[in-house]
Amino acid sequence: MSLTTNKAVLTWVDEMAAIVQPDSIVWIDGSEEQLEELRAIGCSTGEMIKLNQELLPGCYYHRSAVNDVARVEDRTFICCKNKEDAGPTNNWMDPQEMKNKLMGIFAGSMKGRTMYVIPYSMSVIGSPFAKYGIEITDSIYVVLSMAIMTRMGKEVYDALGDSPDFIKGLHSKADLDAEKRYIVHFPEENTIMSVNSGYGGNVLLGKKCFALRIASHLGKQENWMAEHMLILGIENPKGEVRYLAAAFPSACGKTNLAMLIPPELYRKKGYKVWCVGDDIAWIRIGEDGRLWATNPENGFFGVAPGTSAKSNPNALASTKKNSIFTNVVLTEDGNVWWEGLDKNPPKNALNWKGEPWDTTDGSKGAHPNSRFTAPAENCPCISSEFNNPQGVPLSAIVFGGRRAKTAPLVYQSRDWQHGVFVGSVMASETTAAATGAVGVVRRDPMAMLPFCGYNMGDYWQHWLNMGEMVPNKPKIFNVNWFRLDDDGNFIWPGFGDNMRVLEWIMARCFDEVDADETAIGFVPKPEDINLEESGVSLETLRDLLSVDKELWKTEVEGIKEFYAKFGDKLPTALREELSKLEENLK
Ligand code: GTP
Ligand code: SPV
Ligand code: MN
Repeated sequence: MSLTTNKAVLTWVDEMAAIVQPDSIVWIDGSEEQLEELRAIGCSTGEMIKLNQELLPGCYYHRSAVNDVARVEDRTFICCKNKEDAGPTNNWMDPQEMKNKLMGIFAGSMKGRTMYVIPYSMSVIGSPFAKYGIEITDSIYVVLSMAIMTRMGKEVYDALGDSPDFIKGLHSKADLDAEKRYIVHFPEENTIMSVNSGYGGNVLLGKKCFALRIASHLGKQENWMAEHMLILGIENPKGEVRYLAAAFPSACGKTNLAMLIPPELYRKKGYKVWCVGDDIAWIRIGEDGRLWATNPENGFFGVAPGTSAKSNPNALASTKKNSIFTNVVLTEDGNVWWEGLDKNPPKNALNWKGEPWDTTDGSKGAHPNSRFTAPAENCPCISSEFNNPQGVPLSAIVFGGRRAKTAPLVYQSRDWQHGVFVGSVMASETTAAATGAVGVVRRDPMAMLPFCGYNMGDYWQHWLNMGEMVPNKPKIFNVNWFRLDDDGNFIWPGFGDNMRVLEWIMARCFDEVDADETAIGFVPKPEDINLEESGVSLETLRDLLSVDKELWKTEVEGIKEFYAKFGDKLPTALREELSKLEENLK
C-alpha cells in the first residue's frame, strides 16, 4: 500500500515499475517492525548474515560481488544538456541518449524481485537545510543501510506534502554486470540512476550521488555549498566550542579526524573534540553573516581497515550495535575482523570473498575498501549539535591530501581568494575507495573531483562568489598528515596528535598566535606547535613545515597543466593567484 497521495511520487513510482517490472512493490515506512521483517528475508536469501548478537547486537554482515567493491569513477556520469556544463573533469553523455541506453538495461531488471520505495531526508526533517529523496531499489542491503545513513520513513512524505520537489533515485542490482554498470546523474531533472552495482558508494543514493553531485548543483543555484567535508567542534578548557570543516579525498582521514581523541595532556587540560559529521557538509550563510554547516547524513559509512581501539576508538565504539559490515573478515563465532583491528587475525575465518582464509598465505582478509555502516547516535563523541537544524558556525575550513612530499604539515592561506586557490590545486594519492590504481598523485580540487555535479570551473567561481556574500568568513588552511621520510615512513604521528595542529589552526582563527609568511602562505613558527609528549623533535617539525621551492616550482607546472583544461571557465582570480605563487617562488 502506498504511503502517500503525492501525485508526483505516485506517477514516478508507477512509471519506474512499468520499466523494471517487479513482482511486487513494498513501500518502506521506516518502522522497526518492517525493518526486522526485511532483515529476516535478507538472511534467508544470504544477502545479509546475522552476526553474533551477544557480541554485536543488531549487527549484520554483507558481501558485495568481488568485482563490485568501490566507487566506479569511469562509469559515473553527469548528464546535463550541454557538455560544457559537466566540465572537463566529469564523464558526460547527452541525457536522452543516456536514458535510452539505461532503459535498455533497466527493462525487466526487477522481474522476480521486490521493488522497495524508500522515502528519506538528507538533514533533519523540516530543517532549513533538509532536502528529500525517494530511492527505488531491489536491494534489502540498500534499504537497511539507508535506514542507518539517512532519516528514513513515512515522516518524509508528511514533510513533502504535495510537493514535486524531491530527488528521484532509481537503483537496480540487475545482473551486477560490470560492463553495464552505470552511476548516472541528471542534475537538471533532480534524478539519479544507478544500475548493476551493490556497493555502498554506488547505490546508497542519498550519499555521494545526491548529497554531493546533485546537491552541489542545487547549491550553486541557491547560494549554498555541498562539500566533501567532515565537521568537528573543539571544546577548549573554558568550555567554548569552535567548529571547523575539512575536505580530504576518499580514505584520507576524515572519519579519523572527525572523531579524534586529543592526547592525554590536552584531555587533562579539558580539551574535547565533538563529531558533527565525517564525510559531507552542507553549508549555508547564516543571518549573522557566518557560514553554518550541517551534516546531511545520519550515520557513518567508514573505512574498516586501520580502525582500531588505538587509532579510532570512537569509530570502533560506533560499530558495536545496529551496524552493517561489508566485505570484512567473518569469524567462526559470528564476529568481524579486519587488518589493523588488532594483531590477532582469527583462525578458521572467511575472507571478504567468502573463502576460507589462511592468514599464513599473506593475503588480506578484509578488502582495503571494506566498510562499516554505523548510526551516528552510537558515536561516544557525537556533538550535541548533531541534530541542530541550524547547524554549527564555521571558524575554519581545512583542505588536505595524501602527499609524500611538497605539502607541509599545515599552512594558512592569506585570504579567502587565496584559500579557494589552495583548495583548487589540492592533489592527493589515489586510494582503494575508487576502482583503479592506488597511490597515484592526482589533482582533486576541494576533494570534489569525483563528486562535483557540474563544471569545476563554475564550482570555483561559486566558491569565490560565496566569499563575496559572507562578511564573517572562516579562515582557510591546508594540512598534510602523510609526509614520508626517505624510508617511506610517515614522519608525523597523526591521528590524536593532529590535535596539535588543530589547536594552532583555531589559535590563528581567533588571532591568538603569530605565523611565518612563506611563498605559499603562512606556516606556524615551530615553537607554536605543542610537541609535549608527542615524540616529535623540533628539528623534525621544522622539516615537516618546510617549503621546498624547487618542489613547488614543479607543482606550479602541474597546476598550469590542470588549469589549462578549464579554458575560459577558469576564474580570473585563480589565474592571478597562480601568477602570485609563481612570482613568490622566484
Ligand atoms: P572516506 O570514507 O573514503 O571518505 O574516507 P575518510 O576520508 O573518512 O578516511 P578515514 O578516516 O577512514 O581514513 C582512511 C585511512 O587513512 C585509514 O587507513 C586511516 O588509518 C588513515 N589515516 C587517517 N588519519 C591518519 C593520520 O593522521 N595519519 C596517517 N598516517 N594515517 C591516517
Ligand atoms: C568515499 O569514497 O569518499 C566514501 C565512500 O566516503 S563512498 O560512499 O563509497 O563514496
Ligand atoms: Mn568520502
